Amino acid sequence: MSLFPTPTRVPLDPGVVLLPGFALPHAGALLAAIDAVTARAPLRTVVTPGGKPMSVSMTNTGPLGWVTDRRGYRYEADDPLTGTPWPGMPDTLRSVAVDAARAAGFPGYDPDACLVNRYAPGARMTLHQDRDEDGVDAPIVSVSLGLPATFQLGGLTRSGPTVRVPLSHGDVLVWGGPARLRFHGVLPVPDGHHPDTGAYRFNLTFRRVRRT
Ligand code: MD3
Ligand code: FE
Repeated sequence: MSLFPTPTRVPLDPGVVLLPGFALPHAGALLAAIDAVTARAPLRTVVTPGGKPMSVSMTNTGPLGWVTDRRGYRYEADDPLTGTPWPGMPDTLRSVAVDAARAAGFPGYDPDACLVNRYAPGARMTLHQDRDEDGVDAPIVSVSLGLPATFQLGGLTRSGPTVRVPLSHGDVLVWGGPARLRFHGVLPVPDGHHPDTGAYRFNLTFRRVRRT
């Protein structure tokens, strides 16, 4: 048993790497950091450009935050709720994302946005692409905390087969290169209780929005 074990890397598909339990040692610190962020930029229900409320509550931390309203999807430096900049990205959050990217083969990751998604049981995210970023050369790092969920991974078009990937507390997924524009979603989160998060699943999605 090595004192500094190499994290388990599961290559799921070209550009998709699952790091099971990678964030587990940091889960408490990550949840405390989420509490600090949401105290300043509260989790809120947002509407799609079509006017439908999303079932996932969200907020952001970092220089840029993902925003959706009747005018569209975009990144903004200020929280529309408070009119002030999104809270700075806590070092604990940034470090886990940078370390996970490195472990997945993407050294030098420098995320400028972290979307905080909160799923209550029943909340879901329908199949979509992440294409509001200019920095599509950089990977996306996704950290799952709390209640388990099933992730759906599709291809480069909306139609066509999807594979299901179970995600649990502490799992990290890194998406880069050929996987960056794949369709993906989250199936409705089942009822449950998690000792650290109660009746919620949290997902942290780190992105590079502006070109480096
Ligand atoms: C695969 N969130 O906020 S993160 C999102 O669990 C989003 O909250 C999901 O999709 C969640 O946009 C999944 C994982 C993720 C993010 C971006 C991807 C997977 C991706 C881009 C391409 C392929
Ligand atoms: Fe997405």
